[in-house]
Amino acid sequence: MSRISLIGAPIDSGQRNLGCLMGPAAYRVAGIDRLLADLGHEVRDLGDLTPGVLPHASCDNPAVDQLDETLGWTKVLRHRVSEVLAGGRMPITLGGDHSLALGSVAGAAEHATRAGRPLFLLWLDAHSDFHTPMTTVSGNLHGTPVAYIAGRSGFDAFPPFPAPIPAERICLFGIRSVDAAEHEALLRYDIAMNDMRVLDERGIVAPLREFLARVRAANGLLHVSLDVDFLDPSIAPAVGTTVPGGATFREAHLVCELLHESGLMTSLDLVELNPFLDERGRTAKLMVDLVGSLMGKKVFDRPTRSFH
Ligand code: B3U
Ligand code: MN
Ligand code: MN
Repeated sequence: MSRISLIGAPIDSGQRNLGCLMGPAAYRVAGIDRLLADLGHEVRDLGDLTPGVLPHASCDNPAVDQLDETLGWTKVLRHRVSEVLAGGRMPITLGGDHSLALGSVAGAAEHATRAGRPLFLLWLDAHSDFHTPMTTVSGNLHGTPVAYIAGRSGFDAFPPFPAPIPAERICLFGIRSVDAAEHEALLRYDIAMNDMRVLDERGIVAPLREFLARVRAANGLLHVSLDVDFLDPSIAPAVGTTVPGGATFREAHLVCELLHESGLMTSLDLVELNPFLDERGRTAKLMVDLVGSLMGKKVFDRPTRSFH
């Protein structure tokens, strides 16, 4: 059983569809703490963070939106996630838009360096989020965390990412929206690109197992970042940037069950939930259900070896 710390990150500064800041409250209303406790985990809710005093930064790309706010959040989240991991606990960051991963993954990387273990990243998302502040057209910084984490240049306003994650340790999964500048850059990086073309042909199990086998072989830490738009909009409407053709209910649960079975996940983000766009809480409830599968909820508790 795990010792879990819930970190509320009501962040809306990475995009312009206001409402993600209600995400942490929606997860609590949907019963995330009770669910985890019922599964036998020890849960501590650290409440919601605030970004503190904001810096005054500038960026050569005038399109970039709300840079100071995002920098403020990056700093507090990096510190908190790193601290929770150092205390031997699993941080689950309740977002908030995906810009929060600029901080949460930096915190995980800081901890991995301290622990002398390699950090791996599983990015469950419709988008590759591989823009830099210099290439983004929308100016929305939620489209940039993977580039920051991979150590791309163009993040001068940000603190240097602690020990950037080499491309071979990053797995993008569920991708179906890549901008031209991201595409051009991704061709230069050896990142596992499990777009929908790959997942339709191979299914979700083989590519995920391959990645998890690499994490296990390296005795790595694994950060999982789950964007609501990984899911098909027909089952998860509460997100600002819906993209058709996402993971089905069953695929999403299977991904989560395989992750749990692996025992490898050490930190988690839940991002982009916009409760203002939800239908009677169904997306929040689905996300909490998926956390259940990630943390050990099973339909039938058979010995896992019968699958192999
Ligand atoms: N790549 C686009 C769209 C986008 C990225 N992440 C989300 N949307 N959620 C951009 O604005 O950078
Ligand atoms: Mn995203
Ligand atoms: Mn996305």
